[in-house]
Amino acid sequence: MTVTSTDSCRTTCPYCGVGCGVLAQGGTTPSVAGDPAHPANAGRLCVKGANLHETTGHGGRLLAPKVAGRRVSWPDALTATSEAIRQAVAEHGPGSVAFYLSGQLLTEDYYVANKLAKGFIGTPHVDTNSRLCMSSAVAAHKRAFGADAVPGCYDDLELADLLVLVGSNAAWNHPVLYQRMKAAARDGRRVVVIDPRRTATSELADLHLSLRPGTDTVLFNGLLVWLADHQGVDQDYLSRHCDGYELALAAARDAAPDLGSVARQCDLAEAEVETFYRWFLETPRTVTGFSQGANQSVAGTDKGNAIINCHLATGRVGRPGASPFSLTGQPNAMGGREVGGLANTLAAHMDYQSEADKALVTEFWGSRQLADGPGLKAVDMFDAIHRGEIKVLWVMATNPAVSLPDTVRVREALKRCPTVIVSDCMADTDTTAYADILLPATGWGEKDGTVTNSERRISRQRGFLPPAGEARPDWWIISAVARQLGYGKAFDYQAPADVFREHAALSAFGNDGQRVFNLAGLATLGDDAYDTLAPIQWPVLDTAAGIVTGTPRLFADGVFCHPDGRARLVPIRTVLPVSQPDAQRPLVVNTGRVRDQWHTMTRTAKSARLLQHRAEPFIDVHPHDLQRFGVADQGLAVLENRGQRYIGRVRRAEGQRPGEVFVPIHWNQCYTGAGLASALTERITDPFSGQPESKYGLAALRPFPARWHARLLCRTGRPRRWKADYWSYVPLDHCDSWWLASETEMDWVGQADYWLGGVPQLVMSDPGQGRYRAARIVDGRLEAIILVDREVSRLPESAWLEACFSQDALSERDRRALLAARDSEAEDIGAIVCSCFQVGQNQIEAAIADGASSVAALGQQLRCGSNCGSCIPELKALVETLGEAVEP
Ligand SMILES: Nc1nc2c(c(=O)[nH]1)N[C@H]1C(S)=C(S)[C@@H](COP(=O)(O)OP(=O)(O)OC[C@H]3O[C@@H](n4cnc5c(=O)[nH]c(N)nc54)[C@H](O)[C@@H]3O)O[C@H]1N2
Ligand SMILES: Nc1nc2c(c(=O)[nH]1)N[C@H]1C(S)=C(S)[C@@H](COP(=O)(O)OP(=O)(O)OC[C@H]3O[C@@H](n4cnc5c(=O)[nH]c(N)nc54)[C@H](O)[C@@H]3O)O[C@H]1N2
Ligand code: SF4
Ligand SMILES: [Mo]
Repeated sequence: MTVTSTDSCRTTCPYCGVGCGVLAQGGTTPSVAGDPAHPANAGRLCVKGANLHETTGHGGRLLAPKVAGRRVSWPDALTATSEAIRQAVAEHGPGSVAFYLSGQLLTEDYYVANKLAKGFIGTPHVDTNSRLCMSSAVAAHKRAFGADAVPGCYDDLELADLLVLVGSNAAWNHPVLYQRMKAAARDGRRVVVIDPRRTATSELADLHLSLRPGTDTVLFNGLLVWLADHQGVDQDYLSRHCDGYELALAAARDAAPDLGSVARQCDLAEAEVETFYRWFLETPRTVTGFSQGANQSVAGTDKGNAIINCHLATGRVGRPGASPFSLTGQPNAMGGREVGGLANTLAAHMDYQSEADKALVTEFWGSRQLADGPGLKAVDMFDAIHRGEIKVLWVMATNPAVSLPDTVRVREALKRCPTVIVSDCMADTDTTAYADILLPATGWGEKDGTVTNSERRISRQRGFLPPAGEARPDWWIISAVARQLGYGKAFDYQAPADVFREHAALSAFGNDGQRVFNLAGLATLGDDAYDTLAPIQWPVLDTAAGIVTGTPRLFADGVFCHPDGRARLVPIRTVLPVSQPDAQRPLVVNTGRVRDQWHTMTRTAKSARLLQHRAEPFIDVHPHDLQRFGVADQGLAVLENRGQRYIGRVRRAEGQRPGEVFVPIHWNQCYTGAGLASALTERITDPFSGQPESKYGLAALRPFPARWHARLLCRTGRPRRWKADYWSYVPLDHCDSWWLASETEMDWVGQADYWLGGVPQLVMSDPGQGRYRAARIVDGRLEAIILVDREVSRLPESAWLEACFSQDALSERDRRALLAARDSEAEDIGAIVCSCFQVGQNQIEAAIADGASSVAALGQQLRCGSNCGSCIPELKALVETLGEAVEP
């Protein structure tokens, strides 16, 4: 990883909304490093960013267009696509065509898709996976400020004397921003983390409020009441700049009259609630960051407004170190909102509700049939598909078969839809399995355009690799289809810069200052200037002197985007999760992310290194619930909801609240047999934003009655879905591997060929112990090995075996050691904790036993934690738990 700024390409990380600058180099061995000149990260990268070069290989890529499973030429694929659309419109009207887009498209791709759908095909049914992600924050911003605008910037997270994080595990999900928050620690700076479970982020917390899920509005209503009762409200600010305070306060008093009531409803101690309230009261420089624990809720919009109410009441909006701050998830969640990719918005922060906006967009696009009202939001869209109302669905850069709630029904809908078009970089995903037409898109490193991060900062993604196979950029694919449909004049783009200029011009078109999203200063950007565009925060206005500058903060002057310029406090009632636990489904299922995986794993799982941190689908269970449900740490267990099963490895987790489990959202049917988190969540949505309540499902928990457990390692290229009740795929550097288990006995001797792809040469069978081990060796090379045991704890680690696959000829000593599965002379380093330096838990435990008493000491000795820092919370936990035990 030695990239210097002189010989490399400046681009932007394609993962989270922090939007870090990356210096990348192509060639046969691509490499990446953090860009020291990028304001978001100043050279830092987290473990996902630092391993980007391991994900750019062509393995698993979709390399050519396909129609009905057959490889076709681009002209044929474009004709099939445009004919399907043309026919649906002719027979069923424009509303029979739907687009499901993504915050992982570049702004240019997104703009062209939105324009084609809403402006030319004339369908309003354009929604995006941002519906599952940011739509509650969007709705809250619009209610409070009159526009979807984040007032603050990253510097504010550092400047704040009180940092409140609501439903955010930034340590894992916005790691570089978290590192910045951490580095800004100083005397008197305080951090409050509000999350039902203890996370890596709560390591930074001076106070962690592990509230009952879904009760955030009660906590913030209670805060408003407390501020009002303790002279904490800025009456002057309210009277000059805001409406709605009295009503909001009255509603808050109803919902959260006093400390005792808040503590009871949120299941917190009165003293901790009071501490939080006192700190908020005393600290003018307060930033409240909120993320999916707030947004993904039936009360998601209300949670956002309950938070913003407290900031408006104290005048803490858009000031240095004082703002509400929505942490966006995807690299271009914000860009999608700018172009208007959500079903209830039109384009460039203009809305269907305004006839003037519709006229402006019609004129600017030169469209003849603009969709004339809001379309279906994601969950409703898939319901309409299920009912047969949508004849053509075009999915781009998202994997709805995994990420939408109630995945069984989503899959039924995809199956029923007459034409499903999927644009993706990868060949095999749970969604591409339903595609009638598959269009190969260029991926990160191959494509060019812009993305906007959480602080409204627009950065360039630049290509430094040739396209994989016949892949094409998304904007190119959409424009080509538009031309076939007869809209050539409006889609005559030659390069992303053409699209960007048009997008910027639309934002400025007829914009008399009411639309805060305005890129007037970039509307005439030349091709060269676009290529060298430095990261810049919108709005970007043209100044009289011709100097183009960005805008770090909004609303500092107290002037907002509602027509009267005033902000609104919104009265918030308590709305709790619709279903509460009962005898059939006694547990609350919380879902979210892990440090080293990105969403449905299509990219991050290509890096063996990134799968080491968590290699299997898992279930975090409080010790009390381990006992209550009879499940064992490291054993397999089943979560069940209405016939849907999630099977995962149990992890004992003190940080869970009893009665609540946590499962990761990443695993899907390409990686495991039954590990879909969203199979356990339901189609319940926020009434204002339409965002699904993805953080809250209900389920029963029971042990998985395994008769045997196995680990299978094969040279690559073997079938992936095994005849086992539980299988989980873990690609390794030199081979593929699976964890396996089943409820029924297996005739190993008779079935060996099936598992190993041929007759094994080495066999060890001990039916009495439930043990079987066999290896297949061809021409001295290890082809496959399986290790079976009744107890999972007796299965050996696979690191040494994996290395055997890298050898062309096994030595006699290694051959003899195969079925023992370990080199008798090697050290077993244990599960990897530090991905950067490949340091295992056994090594760390040994170092602690030898006296390493701090994270810094471990770093000096083993290097762990000294690069990206993502594993520091885990190192700290190990030092804390084990360190005491070895104290004299
Ligand atoms: N490593 C990694 N990073 C990512 C991503 C990824 O896939 N992997 N995805 C990116 C994307 S698109 C997004 S949207 C962000 C999401 O970033 P985050 O929002 O930080 O991620 P989550 O893990 O989904 O959820 C955050 C927390 O919400 C808590 N929570 C659950 N219910 C409640 C509740 O009722 N109240 C409160 N206060 N908290 C609750 C959960 O316990 C969880 O710890 O991450 C981005 N970054
Ligand atoms: N239960 C539960 N469900 C959730 C969540 C949760 O916390 N809990 N979180 C929700 C949130 S916040 C989000 S953002 C979603 C994410 O969920 P998805 O959007 O479904 O997940 P991804 O894996 O990011 O899917 C992106 C797809 O686009 C492809 N791709 C990548 N780059 C490109 C490109 O440039 N062009 C094209 N055409 N394709 C590309 C990838 O290969 C991949 O197949 O999940 C949501 N679902
Ligand atoms: S923090 Fe986010 S944007 Fe930065 S390197 Fe990590 S994943 Fe990429
Ligand atoms: Mo997201």
